[in-house]
Amino acid sequence: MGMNTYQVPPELYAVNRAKLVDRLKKSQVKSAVVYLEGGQSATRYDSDHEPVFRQESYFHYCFGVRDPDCAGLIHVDTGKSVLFVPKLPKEYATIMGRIPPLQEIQSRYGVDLVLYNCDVDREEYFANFVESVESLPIAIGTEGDAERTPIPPPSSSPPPTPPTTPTSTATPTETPSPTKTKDRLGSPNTKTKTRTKTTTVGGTKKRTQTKPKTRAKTGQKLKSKPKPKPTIVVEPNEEIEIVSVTSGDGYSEELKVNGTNDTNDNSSKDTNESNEETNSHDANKPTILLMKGKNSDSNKIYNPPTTFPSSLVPHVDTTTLFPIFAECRVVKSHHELSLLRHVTELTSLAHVHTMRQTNPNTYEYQAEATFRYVAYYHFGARLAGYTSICACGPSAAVLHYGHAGAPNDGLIREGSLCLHDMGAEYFGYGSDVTCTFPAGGVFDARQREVYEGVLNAQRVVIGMMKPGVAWTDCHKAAEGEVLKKLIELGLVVLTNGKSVEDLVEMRLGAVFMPHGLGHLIGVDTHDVGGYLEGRTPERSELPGLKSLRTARILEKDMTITVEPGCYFIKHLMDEALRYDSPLKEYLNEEIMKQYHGFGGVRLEDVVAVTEDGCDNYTICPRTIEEVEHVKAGGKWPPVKDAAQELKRSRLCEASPLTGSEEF
Ligand SMILES: [Mn+2]
Repeated sequence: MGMNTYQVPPELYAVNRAKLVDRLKKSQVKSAVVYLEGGQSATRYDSDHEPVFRQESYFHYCFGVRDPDCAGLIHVDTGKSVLFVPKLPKEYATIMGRIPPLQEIQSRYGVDLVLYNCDVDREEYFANFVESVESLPIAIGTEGDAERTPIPPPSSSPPPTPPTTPTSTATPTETPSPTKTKDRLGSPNTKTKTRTKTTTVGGTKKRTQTKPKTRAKTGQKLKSKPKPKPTIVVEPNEEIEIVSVTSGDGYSEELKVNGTNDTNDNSSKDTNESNEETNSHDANKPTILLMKGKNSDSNKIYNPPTTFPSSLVPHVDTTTLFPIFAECRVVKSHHELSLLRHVTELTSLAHVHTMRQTNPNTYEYQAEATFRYVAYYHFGARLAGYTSICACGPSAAVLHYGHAGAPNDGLIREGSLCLHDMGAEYFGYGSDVTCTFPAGGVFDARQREVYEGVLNAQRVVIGMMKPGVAWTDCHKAAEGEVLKKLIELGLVVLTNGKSVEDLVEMRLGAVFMPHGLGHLIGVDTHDVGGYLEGRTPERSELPGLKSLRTARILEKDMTITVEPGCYFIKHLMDEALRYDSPLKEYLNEEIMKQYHGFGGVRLEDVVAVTEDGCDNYTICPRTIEEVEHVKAGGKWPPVKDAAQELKRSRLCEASPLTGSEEF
């Protein structure tokens, strides 16, 4: 992009695709294609305001495509990839700028072929895949004229049979398609006109599409133009429902077309009958792998395309891809590590600048604005990985402060602590860093103690992280350090012969640190793969531990945040002090009361697991001396690392990020 920005090589995505293909092959997946749809363009409610588009994360991981309404395909056997993009009419150049030719898109993203969505009849395209992998129309894409259809039907494959019935009273009438419809790849496409015919079949209307003039794509020209072939288009009021069925390999699923107008809808019945006739499952034919699965952070389901042609049901598999793909994203490639380091370093420097600018009698949102400004103005990071948390005083005990209802609008007061949890996103990869510091620049005695307890947790965890270590054990170690400090301060009492470890097992630490120690990070801030059924340790049901976004065993090249905290959250403290609470006798109610309104402390670093330890990508001031030094206007990054146990390996290195600018 511009100054201080980082060139992301297209190989990053090629390597990601190759890794996915490799993992699929290792899972004995053969003769299959991965089909993914990218994020769709959206507007603000019913208006025409288009928020800045951010690509869907799995699609981004494979293709790195900036624009919405694309789809992609990866052939498992060959590793070749195809990108399907919307075809924008020439007039769009006026509002969207120059429309790049296919060749340019192909070279930008390093895929093997680029095709226009609207030129590809997906049903036919995939049917051809299924018929003959060898004759797949995968080749280097070239720019063509508007009339060109890039996919010639292989001469060996028979044209699909139009699903007509003897009662058909086919009376084709040409009508332009609705302006806003789904194109033939199932992506919303408001920018391409297609011609459709409406045919009355068995009393209900069916739309069939007529293929435009066809020319050979892969080198040789077709000798004669193929006849137009009608294919099924799912009506907008039809729903395709995916119903799990157990088949021989336990993976196949079934797509059903359900007419929503009428339970006796003939069109859907016809479609299903047609499928039975023409598409019985054949284990020797390639499989189309679609994503379907639950995100363990949001509990939301990633659903496969709802408009997928029902005739291809026997070849669709929606159970294999998701867990393998999610697993793929857990351990990072060297390209990804490099990018994550970059975005974390720029995030750190934006934090440092913000920390300096955040003083008593300013507003919390000014800190958010400063961070966003530095990350974007100096480093080209247009988006943030998540909503900024810029809390001051008691608000720091609200874990996700900064949301629309509490929009960082508090006045920063002298003597209070500020908790800044903010992360930039760069080329789809995010960072997530938290700093806590005194607004006035100097910690008071109580703040110093609590801060030191959290920093000790940070030190201990970073000291123990290496491949083979359980993340749950890291979480417990962090709790132990925080509890030790709370014992020193008198809030927690060791009695009945209990040890700190005993209190940890009783889950006392969750009263003061109710969130998990940290989470995987990558394309998503809470990156996928934390819990994968049957593949990773299960989520605990115990307080604190149940909030862990993963309970995995650390592996080399995982990137994970380390974010211990200590908060004084009134309702959690009150609950622990209830007469029937087993934790009550280990707490000093009088001293706890003195911490009402204190807020909290959180320190969060982005850390990569290495072969024999870890590498902390975050280069923020962490020790009390460092924080006070920065607040007093001292130089940062420092010349000498005063806290090597934090493993900030590049803290003192001259970096292009810090070389020319003073933050
Ligand atoms: Mn985090």
